[in-house]
Amino acid sequence: MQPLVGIVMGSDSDLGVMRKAAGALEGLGIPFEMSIISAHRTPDRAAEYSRSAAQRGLKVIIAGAGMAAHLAGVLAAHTTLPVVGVPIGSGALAGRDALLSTVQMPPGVPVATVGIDAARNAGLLAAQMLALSDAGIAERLAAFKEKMAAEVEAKNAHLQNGTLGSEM
Ligand code: RP5
Repeated sequence: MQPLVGIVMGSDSDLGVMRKAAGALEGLGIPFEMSIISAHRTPDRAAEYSRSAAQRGLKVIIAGAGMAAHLAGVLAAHTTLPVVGVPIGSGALAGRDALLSTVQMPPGVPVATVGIDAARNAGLLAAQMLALSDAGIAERLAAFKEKMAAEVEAKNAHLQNGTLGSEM
């Protein structure tokens, strides 16, 4: 199936985190592609990927990178598609550097930044964008939210009847 979401990461060392974005999309039946492209190590490829993304049928790009993370911003510079940024919790500053590099974009070039390592939320946010024009995805997202709420209600019921945390 034609990929609707492009998941891009700066290094293979980001894959463990970025797989969570793929998992969220898989769970909602949304086709995606995954690529390793670096804003610093393969800058021409980053520009070319982003410039051609809309023409290739992508609707949203998810970009994860660590340290001085410029990948999401560079991709956003070359496309009008929405870009969701995932700061990866790597390096000496454990992702705080990547968070600030990704979220603090100059006016005119937004990146919708999720939390450090929050690639699952990036996948869900991309799905919510797609759901604006796809009733099937919207229905599956609504079912996902209902299931999540039911799980919390079940935990609360356990707490109220004394069967949760009874080992404390
Ligand atoms: C960033 O530098 C990557 O996104 C990765 O998070 C970090 C380290 O990359 P490697 O040295 O593991 O390739 O560009």
